[in-house]
Amino acid sequence: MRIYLVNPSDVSFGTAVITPRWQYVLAAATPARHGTPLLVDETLEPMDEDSVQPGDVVGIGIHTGNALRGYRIGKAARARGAFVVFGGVHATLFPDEAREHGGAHAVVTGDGDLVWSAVLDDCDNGRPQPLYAGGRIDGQSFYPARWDLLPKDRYMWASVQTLRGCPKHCSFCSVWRTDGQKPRQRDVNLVVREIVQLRRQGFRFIALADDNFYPVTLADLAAADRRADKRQHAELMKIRQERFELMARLEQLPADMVFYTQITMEAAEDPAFLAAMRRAHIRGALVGVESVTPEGLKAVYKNFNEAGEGLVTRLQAFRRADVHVLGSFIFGLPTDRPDTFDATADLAQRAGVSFAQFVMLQPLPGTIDFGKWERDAKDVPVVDGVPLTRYWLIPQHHRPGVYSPHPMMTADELRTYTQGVWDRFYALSLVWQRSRILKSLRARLAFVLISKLYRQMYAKTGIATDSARVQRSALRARLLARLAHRLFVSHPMPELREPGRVALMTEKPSPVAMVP
Ligand code: B12
Ligand code: SF4
Repeated sequence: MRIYLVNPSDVSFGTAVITPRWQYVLAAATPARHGTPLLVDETLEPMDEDSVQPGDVVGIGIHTGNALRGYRIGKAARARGAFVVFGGVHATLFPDEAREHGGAHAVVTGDGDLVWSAVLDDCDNGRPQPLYAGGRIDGQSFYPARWDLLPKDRYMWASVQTLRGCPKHCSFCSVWRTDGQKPRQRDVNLVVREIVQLRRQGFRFIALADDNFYPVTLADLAAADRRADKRQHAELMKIRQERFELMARLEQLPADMVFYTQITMEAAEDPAFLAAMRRAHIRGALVGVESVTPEGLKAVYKNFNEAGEGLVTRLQAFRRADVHVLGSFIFGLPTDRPDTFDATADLAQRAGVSFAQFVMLQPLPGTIDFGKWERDAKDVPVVDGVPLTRYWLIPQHHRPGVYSPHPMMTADELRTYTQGVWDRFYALSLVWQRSRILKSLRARLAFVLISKLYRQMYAKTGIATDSARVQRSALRARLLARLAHRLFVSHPMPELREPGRVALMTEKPSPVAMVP
């Protein structure tokens, strides 16, 4: 019985930006008696389905965007006599769909770490169960990834998760519903051990694949401190302290390490946290800006963000702390107007964000937006026999990309304006201007190359609707990726030792006292 772990993708680039962490985690959760799984990442190369033999186990991890490709692989693997198992966020939300469309024998919902070995044992005995509820395991139970299985020179960034869950409740996001609102932090020692292993192997670029790296804000602490019962305050302080402990350990790693994470912009008001991030080599963060207008923020339940000039100030605080921001903006909110596009592009440039992504509003299953959209949809259009409320089952090149009629703009206008903002933000002159933050010519050229690659991979393959265009863009991205990849390769450091524990300043209940 061979075990495949497949990360489906319609487009393969030969080189990929970030490792699909779930494959390396499930590989670690695979007991030695079942052998070492074969990891197939289709963002690198398409899967050779003919290699699957009767009795093999084919585990497929899906999110909404790649579910349809995953289902095709599942059906093909089942037809060849394999046991097919689905997992991942989309399978967690729609376990029956994976059985109906993907040929699943079994579906794992939630975290796979602890149930995976039971799934394999059952397949080995020829009796997989239809459903395994993985649940939300606590942070201490997460498996460290098996980085010894990493193929050489294929990924630019490795990914290490330090916590799961997010206390916010943004209307377009499913994380707080699937992963929960309680942050589940991993043991700092295990996180550091993984990172050291990666650096020993020659990886110095690591994405901290957390939902929200800043789960406790100063405002949360102040609110908890106002309560008579101090238990919540103590709990939040503990989480915060663990964040500082992690950062203090990362600080001791070699100076050439570069970490990148995802964070809410409230961190801008926490200079101690930002300074600790910078010292910990966290050089970049994706910040969900979403909208530049107060109405837009209200529409997505993200009032904790700032709009207008307040937004510029907050984003510049990251820049001053030397943490590069990848600003994430959403277009297509009902409050957007034709002039919102230019205003957003201007603001992104003025706020000093280094990179930006402009995504079109998409109702993702499991979100408040999706629930509302599905509930309110009348006369739902049907494309290729699929109702629009199950859009992920429509072949990629027929998917509309815009899901609700906009009060002011047509779908084509939204797409064209969005593409226009990508083009403007990534125009060579502006990219070169932004690269001024870097000192050497080599670093500036690398910045230009990465900017162009990012746009090619995400804008051109994401917004284009006809498949020929997507394929052409993918080919260009493939060439750029090959060039860019060299920038990420570094010399292995087999002798690197794990940094030891660091004594932080003893805390007092006040958050200000946490400044290490
Ligand atoms: C890091 C990350 C990224 C990174 C790296 C992705 C990568 N290559 O790994 C980047 C920045 C590139 C990224 C991009 C995007 N992402 Co993202 N990303 C994440 C994040 C924060 C963590 C993923 C991760 O590494 N987790 C760690 C691993 C160990 O956990 P896991 O994947 O959940 O796997 C566990 C279980 O699900 C299960 N499992 C998973 N697969 C399988 C398979 C089997 C067989 C079994 C048994 C179990 C199993 O077991 C695993 C171990 O417990 C998640 C949030 C989240 N909480 O999942 C969002 C998330 C997955 N991303 C999301 C989205 C929307 C995107 C984008 C579309 C955003 C955009 N608009 O561009 C793109 C899509 C890129 C693409 N084409 O794939 C959504 C997906 C929602 C959905 N319903 O599909 C999520 C859930 C966040 C959200 N906002 O809701 N992302
Ligand atoms: S968008 Fe970010 S801040 Fe909002 S719930 Fe999702 S992970 Fe949390």
